[in-house]
Amino acid sequence: MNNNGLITLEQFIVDQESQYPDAKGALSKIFRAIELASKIVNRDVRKAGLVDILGSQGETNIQGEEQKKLDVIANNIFISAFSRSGEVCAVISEEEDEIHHLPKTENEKYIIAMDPLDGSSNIDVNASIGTIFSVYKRKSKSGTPTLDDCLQAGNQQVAAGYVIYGSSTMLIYTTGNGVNGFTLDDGIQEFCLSHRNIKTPEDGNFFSVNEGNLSDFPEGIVDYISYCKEKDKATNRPYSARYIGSMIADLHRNILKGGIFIYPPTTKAPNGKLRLMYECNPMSFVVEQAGGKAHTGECPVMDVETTALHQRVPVFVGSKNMVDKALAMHHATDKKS
Ligand code: AHM
Ligand code: MG
Repeated sequence: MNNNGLITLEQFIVDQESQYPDAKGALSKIFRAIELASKIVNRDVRKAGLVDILGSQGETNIQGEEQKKLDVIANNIFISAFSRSGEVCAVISEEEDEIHHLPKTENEKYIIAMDPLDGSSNIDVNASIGTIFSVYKRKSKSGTPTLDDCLQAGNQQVAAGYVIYGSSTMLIYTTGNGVNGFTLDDGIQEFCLSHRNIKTPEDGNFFSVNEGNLSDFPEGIVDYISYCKEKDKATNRPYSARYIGSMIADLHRNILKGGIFIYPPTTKAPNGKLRLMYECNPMSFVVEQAGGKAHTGECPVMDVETTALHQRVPVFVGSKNMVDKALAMHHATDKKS
């Protein structure tokens, strides 16, 4: 704690690591890299309207999505921070087709999966966007990490979290021992502990789903959305709809206030839209560590076998009772058909 009673992220991580005598400080170095990179991205996001970094890069990523200039800038900032950390041998990024091998790979034991700037359709309209990250230990001991080193299930994550560039900038993370949130104090440019041991309510009042796709949703999801809108005092319905098209912003609200976020399978996209390694797994780790639930409709998100870097999965994530109800209604119609 510093003299003003603030606990900085750096201090918090050092304190946590000191509880584990075998910890060698590797995670501290990785978090220092994430912290630095997110401060730089935050600076760029804050002045984006003033300099020529809004708009499209003029290229598409491997998923055929338009890359924004800030997507590419954020990707480069994070890669260079990880490369200097001395702990990371490879990065899987939404913005890169293949594994990004970092120059030195002899002793570096960690692999990062990240979406450097999620919700990029919101960049040009000044709505909340974020960075999502997931940390894995490589399986092999040394040498250039292979695809097999990278394709690990979410339940192997060592740490995960996100940074939200919203009305304030926050970094939220877990190492499997609860979830803590830090708000960037602009004056001193430090992330300071603001949300200790975050617990998500078991029930909530918000549902977040892109209803524009309703005609492509499975019957059970359509039923669940109708259920969310029905009047029923006893269960606090109707729930409020909240969907901005930025998973981090929608889930961050639901984690703190209670709610469900759904990106279901659709007739056009049977595996949904969101990517397992750098969107669904890290957000699921955070939500489950906060007491919530994350499921694909077939199994817990973090138990999905990872078979490709840019694999997609449907996702039902948020307050436990809401996710259970949505899954029950989804499965009820599965059985009918
Ligand atoms: P992105 O990584 O290209 O920004 O796409 C992911 C985003 C999520 O943040 C959000 O939940 C989803 O796409 C919104 O998709 P849609 O516009 O189909 O509702
Ligand atoms: Mg994304």
